[in-house]
Amino acid sequence: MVYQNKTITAITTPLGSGGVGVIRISGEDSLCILQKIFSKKPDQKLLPDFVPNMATHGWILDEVGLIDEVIAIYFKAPNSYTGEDVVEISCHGGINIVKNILNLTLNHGATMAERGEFTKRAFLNGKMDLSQAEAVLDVIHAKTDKFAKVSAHNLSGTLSTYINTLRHEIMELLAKITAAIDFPDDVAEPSYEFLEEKITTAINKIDKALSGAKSSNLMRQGLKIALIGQTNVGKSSLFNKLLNSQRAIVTSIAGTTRDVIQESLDIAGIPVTLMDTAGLRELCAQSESDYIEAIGIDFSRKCLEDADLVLFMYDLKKGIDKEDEEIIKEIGDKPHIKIGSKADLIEDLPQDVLCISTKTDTGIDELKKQIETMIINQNKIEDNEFSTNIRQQECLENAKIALNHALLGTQREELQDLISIDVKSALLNLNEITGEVMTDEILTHIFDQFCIGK
Ligand SMILES: Nc1nc2c(ncn2[C@@H]2O[C@H](COP(=O)(O)OP(=O)(O)OP(=O)(O)O)[C@@H](O)[C@H]2O)c(=O)[nH]1
Ligand SMILES: [Mg+2]
Repeated sequence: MVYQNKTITAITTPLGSGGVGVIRISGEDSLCILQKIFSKKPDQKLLPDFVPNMATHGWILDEVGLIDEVIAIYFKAPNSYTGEDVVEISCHGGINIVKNILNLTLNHGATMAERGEFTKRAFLNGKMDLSQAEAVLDVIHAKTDKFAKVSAHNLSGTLSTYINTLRHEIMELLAKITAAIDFPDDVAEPSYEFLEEKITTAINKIDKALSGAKSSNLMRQGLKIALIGQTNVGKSSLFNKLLNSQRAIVTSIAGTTRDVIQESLDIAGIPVTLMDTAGLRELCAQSESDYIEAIGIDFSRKCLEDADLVLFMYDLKKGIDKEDEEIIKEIGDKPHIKIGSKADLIEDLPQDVLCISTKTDTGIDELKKQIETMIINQNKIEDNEFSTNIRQQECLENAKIALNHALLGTQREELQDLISIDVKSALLNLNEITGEVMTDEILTHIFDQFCIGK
């Protein structure tokens, strides 16, 4: 059944100058609105026949004159993104052009779409389930190539298919238990061994879906790496090297970096924020410049606290001195890599530390490898078929709790009537993942994360 509602409109492409801008209209008045503003010719009103799914070239006109040359496509319900009649107008990507066309559609009866409303309608009209709708958000916002690819799998229904198969297996089990309860004279109770086997299988399947939870959360949230060390050890030089760009100022003056400079990197599919910080040193804050640097040093300490991984640097030529010892104490048991810098300036490199030079590139590849290995090992990242979000993970965890309870009941050979209550509860939790059971509150929470036009 198609979800009946007012006709909505929005700009679906980012606002800015670009090759193309797209305005999408969805609802039963879509075609009618297009016909009011479209013409095959720029100098006289001439309406074409809009054939569904075919691109039609023409012009958008308002009562005064020409707005732009466009391509319009009419998607007839239910064969559209939202499942309703949809019109997409591709115009030249100038901010004023897209805004003018949007305003025209509003003037002709469309209502401004809310955040995620196109995708919400697609879900409500059965064009996609809830986990697929959530995947739309992930595909759009993925910060790394790997996560974009994993999310595209969910968009295609990988998670939904897996959950649906599991749901059907649990439904069958439930049907067997309830048949025996409802018709005790005709249907035999399933054996407890049978129940135990089926429930254990279901729990294992939930564990498999949950196995990618940690890495998917990391791929969404990312993690922070801080470069920490005394002044002049070469933090900014390494920062620039890892980014492959001259992002931070490098000079031989101690105390060059004041503010925290941060940039994004993709390491093993995880979006990483790399932070270059002011060198840590004791200051008596006498001059104005000292005062500014002292603030920078406070920022460095905050970065050290926030970081998931610390790259601690010291100057190989000077060796580890008292101040370095203090910094090492501050790092404590936080995950870190100890790096000796300016390896090009000394002859005998120590074996117990990673020696690098940003001048000769000594040790840089090895450092990149160590960072990647630490991230992967510490976060126990494995390649997984499934990407899940926090909401889906909560549903899976709750389903697992209910099934574990059912398993306990089975092992204790409790009344099957009681066991069925837990099995049913697990099923309800799984239903929430794909959106079989849905409250307005959950829907609002999910689609509020979208932007307008999606
Ligand atoms: N020979 C040599 N010099 C280096 C190397 N790395 C950095 N330097 C020099 O060391 C000086 C300080 O480098 P920076 O990268 O600014 O050091 P920093 O740790 O960011 O310094 P602050 O911002 O003051 O804390 C500059 O003159 C760099 O050219 C290196 O690998 N070899
Ligand atoms: Mg610096």
